Amino acid sequence: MTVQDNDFDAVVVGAGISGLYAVYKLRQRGMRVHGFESAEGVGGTWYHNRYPGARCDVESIDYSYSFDEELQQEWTWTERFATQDEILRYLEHVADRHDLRSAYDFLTRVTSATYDEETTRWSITTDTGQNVTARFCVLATGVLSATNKPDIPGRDTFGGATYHTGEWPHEPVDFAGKRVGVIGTGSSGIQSIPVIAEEAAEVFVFQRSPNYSIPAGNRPLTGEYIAEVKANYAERRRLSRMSGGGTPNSAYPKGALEVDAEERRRVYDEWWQRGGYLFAKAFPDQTISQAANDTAREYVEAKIREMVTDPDIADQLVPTDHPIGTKRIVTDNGYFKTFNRGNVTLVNLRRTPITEITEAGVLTTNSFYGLDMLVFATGFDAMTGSLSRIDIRGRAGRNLRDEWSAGPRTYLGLSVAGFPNMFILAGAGSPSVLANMVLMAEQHVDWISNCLDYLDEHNIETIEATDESVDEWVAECNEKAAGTLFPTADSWYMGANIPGKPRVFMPYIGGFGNYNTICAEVAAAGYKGFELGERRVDVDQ
Ligand code: N01
Repeated sequence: MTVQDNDFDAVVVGAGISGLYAVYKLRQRGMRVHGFESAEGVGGTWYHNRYPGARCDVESIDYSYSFDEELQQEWTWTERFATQDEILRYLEHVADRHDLRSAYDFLTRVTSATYDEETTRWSITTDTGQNVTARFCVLATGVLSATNKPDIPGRDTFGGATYHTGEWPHEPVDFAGKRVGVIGTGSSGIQSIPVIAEEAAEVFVFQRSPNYSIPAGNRPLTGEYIAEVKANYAERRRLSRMSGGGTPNSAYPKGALEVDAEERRRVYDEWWQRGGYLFAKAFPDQTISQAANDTAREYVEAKIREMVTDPDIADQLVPTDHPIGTKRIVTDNGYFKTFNRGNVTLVNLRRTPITEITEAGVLTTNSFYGLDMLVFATGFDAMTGSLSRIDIRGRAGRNLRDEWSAGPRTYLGLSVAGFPNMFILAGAGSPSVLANMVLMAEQHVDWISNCLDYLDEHNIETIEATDESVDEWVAECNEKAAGTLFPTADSWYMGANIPGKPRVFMPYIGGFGNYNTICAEVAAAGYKGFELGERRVDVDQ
């Protein structure tokens, strides 16, 4: 058979952190790889989320690839928590260094992926009219990529400039002298509000649910510190791969209820100083035991009240609807103190819901807020949204949307029964967002690469999860989540932010290190839980 120009060994959908590494690794195996990316450039999440104040909440020295030792030694992060701009420059640098852009068609959105049982190949079509085939389909479509713009009456009638934090324009947005409304107080809202408030004439924060947020404790990184990290990078990465969350951080060795009040206070003080979302893991029992969680909640509540001068505003900013840490704790720079500014108004949507967006602003049950600009910081159809926007069909026309109508069903997050030679990267059923996404992506891609070596060595054409292994893995994921407080929160982890979405805790919460061990064991046992289809022998006519 002659190799046709539009037939590849693998198609990779997405040019974010996981897609870029997939292209690199599969090419290293000598495969013909083609990539599609809907944006104009590489970067995924970091390409789109360029709203003011956007930063990562994982430390830059950990939130970076480990596969290229020279890169790891050469690249120097400037701050403890990198800005979106610095991360995007890093990913562009990686793409250039390994010539990864040449694999991609940019500004090209994949619309369908269909498996052909006769040819055992995937057929992939795009919104630009392309149609390619490939033996493997690798979906690196992102976890927080499909934006959620709530269906508020009159939403599209607003006459001023409208933005979504997850689709931020490339040109700078000038807030000077403007009345700006921000809907949403998740990570994106909480990061952007203090920056917008410094520039705008007035900011109206439309808050439905208050959120826990911990000051980042961001700082420039010194040469001495960086040299120390670089000298010990291999060990740092080894510890990260064994850890619960993909970074070398660990919890205090005792539970919150095993220590006295003084020791507990000392630990919380220390973790507060460390900054950011890791506060959720100060004590190992914090997101397991409600009583332990209450001690963390009380500590943070007191901190919020210290930072906000008006006690009534402070009352409204203190979360009461979920245990701390069961929604991702936000890592902020000056959020709560922003409410002490004269130009910032908190609009409590629990007391006075939005009834309508009009041409001139936002109407609640109590007041009208005239606005020049409206920012939707309303999050994403997380984990499954970017996949459900593609028409994906496996064996016998099995449709992924239907298969997942009651929630995502995977084996190890990587594979779906009925969808041979299709791999999903860092999505539902894997530790995903609960781990450092860069090491998570590397783990998935390395596992797939080893798997493909195995298939070649054993003359195997196809690999897919069995229905039984999917059932067991889904049960395992549910059981792990049920042992925690996470399912009690109306979070995007649970799909609760999207009307009508099934309420299922989507990531695997058993820990990154444990997950790595499970994946290694599955491989060592000859890909236990997968059905392996032997290569057909072509008979010459
Ligand atoms: O989205 P969110 P996000 N009317 O879903 C509100 C990662 N991330 O983009 O809670 C009024 O968390 C909604 O209210 P409620 C990080 O993992 C990381 O902020 O549903 N309000 C909520 O306040 C994060 O968790 C970084 O009541 C409405 C907000 O919109 C994830 O991305 C930075 C509404 C959405 O919050 C998502 O964060 C940014 C409505 N109809 C993001 N609908 C860092 O690394 C929704 N809301 C630091």
